[in-house]
Amino acid sequence: MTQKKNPHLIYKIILAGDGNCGKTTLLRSKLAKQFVPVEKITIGIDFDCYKIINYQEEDVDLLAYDLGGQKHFQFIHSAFISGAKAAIVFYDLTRASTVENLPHWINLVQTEYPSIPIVLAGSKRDLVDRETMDEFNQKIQEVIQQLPPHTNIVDHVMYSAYSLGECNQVFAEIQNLAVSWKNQMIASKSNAIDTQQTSI
Ligand SMILES: Nc1nc2c(ncn2[C@@H]2O[C@H](COP(=O)(O)OP(=O)(O)OP(=O)(O)O)[C@@H](O)[C@H]2O)c(=O)[nH]1
Ligand SMILES: [Mg+2]
Repeated sequence: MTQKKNPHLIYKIILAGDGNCGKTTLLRSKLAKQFVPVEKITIGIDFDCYKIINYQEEDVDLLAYDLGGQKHFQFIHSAFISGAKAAIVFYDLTRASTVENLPHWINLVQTEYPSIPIVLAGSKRDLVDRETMDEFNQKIQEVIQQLPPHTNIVDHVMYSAYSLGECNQVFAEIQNLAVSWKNQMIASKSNAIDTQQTSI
């Protein structure tokens, strides 16, 4: 019988941002490795989570809690933040109002873990030109400057859900963090075993 070397490790992340920004589309497109059209809004939150990666057959799964971004669902979100180790906060490159709302979403994901690593993701790059991207980048820098000092933005990616490479790019930094976390967990477990063996 083959036995797994390490226990199954789960790295929970939150996907947050205004409604219609493309959170569910990004997840489904990444999983399917092609653009998946999403026609329905997320009702409240997807409880089942998504298993996105099984990183190189290793024992870490990235599970994403996909928060429905419509205003009337926001009252339940804080109940699902607990235990998250990273977050992707979305805005939509075709709607400036979604950038104005970023501080609200960032504040929400920081509720329990103030320095939670955050990736900022600007969706629908395929619908805008270079000039618009530059304008949004400027706006994002202004928003970042106003955030509290403990804020930990680890990456900022403008992407199109039609490009698998760009979808992967949104997750790249978080996957690195998940793998580092897994290695730390495994190291701390084997240290604990060493200590037990020494004390026998
Ligand atoms: N052109 C283009 N359309 C996109 C992209 N990402 C998402 N969309 C479209 O944007 C719309 C909204 O996408 P959703 O994934 O449902 O957005 P959401 O953020 O999950 O919305 P809520 O569930 O209401 O929070 C859908 O019609 C998608 O097909 C993209 O990168 N480019
Ligand atoms: Mg959704």
